[in-house]
Amino acid sequence: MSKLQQHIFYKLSQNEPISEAEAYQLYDLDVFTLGQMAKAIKVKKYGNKIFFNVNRHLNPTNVCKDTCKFCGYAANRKQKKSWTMTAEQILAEVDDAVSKGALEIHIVSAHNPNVPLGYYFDNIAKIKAKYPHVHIKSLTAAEVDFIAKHFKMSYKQVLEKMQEAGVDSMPGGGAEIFDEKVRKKICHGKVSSSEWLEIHKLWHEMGRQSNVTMLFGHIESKEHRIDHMLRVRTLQEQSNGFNAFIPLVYQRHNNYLKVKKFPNGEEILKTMAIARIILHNVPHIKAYWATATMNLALLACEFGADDLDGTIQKESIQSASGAASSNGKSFDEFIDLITDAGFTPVQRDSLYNELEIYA
Ligand code: V47
Repeated sequence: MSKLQQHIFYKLSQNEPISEAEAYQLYDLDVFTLGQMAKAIKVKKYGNKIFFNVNRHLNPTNVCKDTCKFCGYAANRKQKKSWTMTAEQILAEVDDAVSKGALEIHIVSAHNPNVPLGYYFDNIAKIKAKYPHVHIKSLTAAEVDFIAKHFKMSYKQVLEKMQEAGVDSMPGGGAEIFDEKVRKKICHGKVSSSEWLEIHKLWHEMGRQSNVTMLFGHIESKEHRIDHMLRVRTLQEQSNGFNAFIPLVYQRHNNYLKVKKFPNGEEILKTMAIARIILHNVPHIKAYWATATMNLALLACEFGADDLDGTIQKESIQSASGAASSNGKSFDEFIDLITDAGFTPVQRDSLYNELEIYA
């Protein structure tokens, strides 16, 4: 065992954070060593449990003023593929989701300059009034930034409006890769990394929780991923409001990013394991099956991940770029897949309270 491995093993056994210098060396270790370390952390926290929820992803509009190069979902309003759902259509989707057992509605739109401010909040308030028991996870920090700038509001004012409308937690979208040079190439003009982190910090200071994503496998380097995770760890030390870290595997279709080399399964598993090792202070690592594929997401549970997101029911963002997630997975299939992979499925709520253990 190398000195680095010994040192990291020791620190992990003492629940100590590894140093930044150590973090930057992790990709040099082989996938099995990383997996062994990450799995030990996961097992210590959650044993054989793998978490999921019953949720619906709802995407009310794809009209977007921004042109992120990795995105196959966004459209301008003149394009045939653009849509903006009415309040009635949104509520009908939620009725359908709830009738199929959804306990969480994960709402992400786009940065649509053609709808009034109320569009972003009134629909949420209507859903909450009709289904108070359903958790609303909505408005990425990128959307908060867009709304604040477009309607000349402060971040705090937007976040307070979210709270009033009935948003329960914030999703982790829009983080992409925090390095500004990469950001300039892939999503120029969108929320900056410091703004993204500031918005989540303010939300956490309001006593609320959120998630954080990392879009990887495009033009970023391994160092950019480590830098991204370290920035998450630093904010979490201050605000302690992140529930889950979600490494999103880049989907390549219908977009404008020219990528020469995609990560193979080994590199995806290494990234999941490294996230578990670096982010000692973030409770959950989510292997989001929509972008990792279900098989690899289940394998990632042997490499430190403990959560698969949920049944999804419907999804339009990643599926626009090739992910097989537009119709989700059935509840029974979910239980079977987790069980057949040798784990104990645990249905959770959106804040990771356990609802049912399928032992
Ligand atoms: O921020 C866009 C990503 C995100 C592509 O908080 C792409 O629990 C892969 O953030 N390939 C939105 N990803 C979705 C999101 C999310 C998903 C699941 C759970 C949670 C959570 C959050 O989708 C965007 C962007 O990074 N995205 N295009 C693409 N081609």
